[in-house]
Formats: sequence, structure tokens, C-alpha cells
Amino acid sequence: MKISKYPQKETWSELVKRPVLQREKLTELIADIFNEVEKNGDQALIDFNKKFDKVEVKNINVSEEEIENVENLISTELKQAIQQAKDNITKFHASQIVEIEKVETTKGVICWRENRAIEKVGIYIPGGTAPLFSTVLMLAIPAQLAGCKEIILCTPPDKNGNINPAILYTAKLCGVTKIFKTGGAQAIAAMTFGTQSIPNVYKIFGPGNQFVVAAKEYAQSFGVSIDMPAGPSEVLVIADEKAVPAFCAADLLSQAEHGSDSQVIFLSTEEKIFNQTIEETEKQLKELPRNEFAGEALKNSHFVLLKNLDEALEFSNLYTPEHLILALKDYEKYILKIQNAGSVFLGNYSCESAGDYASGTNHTLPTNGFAKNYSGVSLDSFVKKITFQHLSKEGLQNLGKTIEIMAEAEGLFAHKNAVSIRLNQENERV
Ligand code: HSO
Ligand code: ZN
Repeated sequence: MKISKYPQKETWSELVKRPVLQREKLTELIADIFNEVEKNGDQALIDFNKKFDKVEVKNINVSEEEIENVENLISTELKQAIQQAKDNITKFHASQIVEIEKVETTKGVICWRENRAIEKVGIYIPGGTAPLFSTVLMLAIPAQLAGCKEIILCTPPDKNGNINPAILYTAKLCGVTKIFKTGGAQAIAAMTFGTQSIPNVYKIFGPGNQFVVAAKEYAQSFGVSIDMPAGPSEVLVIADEKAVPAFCAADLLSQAEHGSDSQVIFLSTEEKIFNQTIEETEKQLKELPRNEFAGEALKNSHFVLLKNLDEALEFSNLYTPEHLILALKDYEKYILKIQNAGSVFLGNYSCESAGDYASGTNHTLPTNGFAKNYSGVSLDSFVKKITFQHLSKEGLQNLGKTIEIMAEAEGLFAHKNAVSIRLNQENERV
């Protein structure tokens, strides 16, 4: 970990830099994979499973039997936990449904917006060291609430050709319509073009390794949209004299354990809390099963002692964390000062894990400074909004002159005429 005490403001820009990731040049490889999937469909996916994941699956479709059987593979305790998380995530996302508001902008001119669900969406869930079934909740619940008709999910099979039971169980519980055993860039290609089994989709969601991230970027050139640009997870914790060092350390490590490329930042105004949090972090790190990842991530991480909380907020806004924890007595006083962050956790008991799993907010959030101009996933991510308007004859009479003048000033006389012809001609039928 990198420790700085009272750094000059001029040096902050160095401290808020993300670690430079060694991204390979993947474009050619991704283009080849896309070509192959477009040409050979399911067979290409079966071949890629063999080549990249060293697993033989005869059929990439998850069978009815596998879905039925998954009930028996999940403990009651886990089912109950998933259910409580689902209830809270549903409640929070359902509260994002807004009523249609018709606005009369000028007498006789009425405008409004209506939501339409994106009809077909795809969710990607990575395999690897942590089976993120919580991400299934975070993506499938708002998709279903929004009314998406087709919600498909791709995830790589394990060595035996099976999908992680918790992923399968959660997908079934949350209304995923079809599940496929395919991962990596090839899964993104399949959702982009469609194959014999996999329908093409209009928007792709979900995290993944650098191949998946590059493939999602590439998919956009075929008219598919994506949730957001992805990067490694981050958390920034701001602690005052009332913060609990053991809690702060646990929060920092909870993000650090995601991967060696994660980054965590600790800011404090209290030297005692600062030093104790560093000690606690080192102590708790040793006890973690994933201490290799977390230890690597800590190498990229900054512990910074600052003069006051206003400075800490300024630093945080500059860094723009995915997650921001205010371990502060008077956290309410600082809410308005938060300008850039993906999701914020207030007070000593609001650990980031709550939002990661079960409080109700979405954990698919902008990383890598993108919270400056992106929001996290919400119900809105699964809908597009269509504007409507109705002008009565009186409405057009009230607005017509303005339109005519503007059209003429742009030299667009057909536009002007579309108004004039209506206003000048007595037409009995309308
Ligand atoms: N913190 C992650 C989400 C997650 N954590 C899933 C645990 N499981 C990205 O914000
Ligand atoms: Zn997490």
C-alpha cells in the first residue's frame, strides 16, 4: 500500500491515477472470434468451449432437467438469503417506475414520454474464481420489472460442463428466459449475431475479463448497446474520529479481494484512525482466503492522511470512486458535497457488501472515473423512452408562427409549409 501524509494538492492528480493495466491488443482476436461465431453459430461456441475452457459440451442449451434439478443443489439457507435480496432489489427498482406526466407546453400543445422495454437483453455472468450470482439478481430483476420480453443469460460451464448452481437457481428465480453454456468474447458475439440456439439481443449487460470487455466494446459496432464501459472494482473510504478502523479495513479488503487489479483508497483526517486502519488492513488480509488477490490490489492502493473533511471530499470527487463510504459522524453534512461517485454508503454500519448483495441498490456501477458521466444500472437501463405529442388546431395556431419563422431562418421551406398549409386552408375533415 502507498501511504501519503498531508500531500500537497498539486500531487493529488498522481494519487488519483488508476493503475495502468496491461491490456493486450485484442481487436484482431476479438474480430476473429466474432467472424467465427457469425459463420458457424452454435458449433463455433462448442469449439471455443473446448479450446478456451477445456470443456466438452454437446449442447450449449441448459436443459429443462438441469433447471428443475438445481432446486436440490442449493441449501435452504442460501435460497432464503437470495429471496431476501431479491425482495429488496425488487422494491428499490420498482420505486424507479415513474408515472407518465403529460405537459401542456403551449395551450393546445401536449407532450409526454412513455417507456418501452428493450425487447431483448443479454446478461453475461463470468465463471472464474467467484461465481457472481448476485449479479444475476442485479440485472435480471430490473430487466423483468421493465418488461423485457427476452432476457437471456450466457455463462461459461465448469470443467464438467455444468453451470454454477447458484447462478442457475437465481436466473430461474428472476425470470431469465434462456440460459446458455458459453463464455468469453464468443458469448458476446453470440448475443450480438444470434446463433441457432441463442437469440440476438439489443443490449448486453454484465462484467467480465478483458476479453469480454473488449468484445462488448466491439459489439457496439454491430448496433448492440452495452450497459457501460467496464473496469476493475474500486472503493474509497473517508474516515473521521468516529470511524472504526476494523470496519474500514474490512470494507477496503472487501473490494480488494475482487481481483488483483482492484483499487482501494483510504482517506482520513485523524492520524490515530489512519494508523490503526493500516494495521487492521494488514492483519485482516492475512486471514482472507483470497489474500493473494487482495494483497496484489493493496499494492495499487493509497492511504492518504488529509487536513480536513472538505479536502477529503474534494479528493474523492477528483478520484470519482465506484463506491464511496463515508465513515463519518456527520455524514449528512457531506452529502451535497459529493459530486462524483457511483454509489454511496453512509455511516459506520453501511458496509459496501450491503449494496453488493442485498440492500436493494444496484451493484453494476461505473468504475475507472466514469461516474463523472455515467450512472449505475437501474430500471432506466432496460427501457428506452419515446416522446409523444398532440397539437390541436388551436395548439398549432398558437405555435405555428414560431415554427414558420424558425423554418424560414434555416432555409427549410417544406418545414414552414407543413405549418402554413394547415393554418391557411380550411379543411372540413379535421
Ligand atoms: N462489488 C462488486 C459487486 C459484487 N460484489 C458482487 C460481490 N459480489 C462490483 O461493484
Ligand atoms: Zn463486491
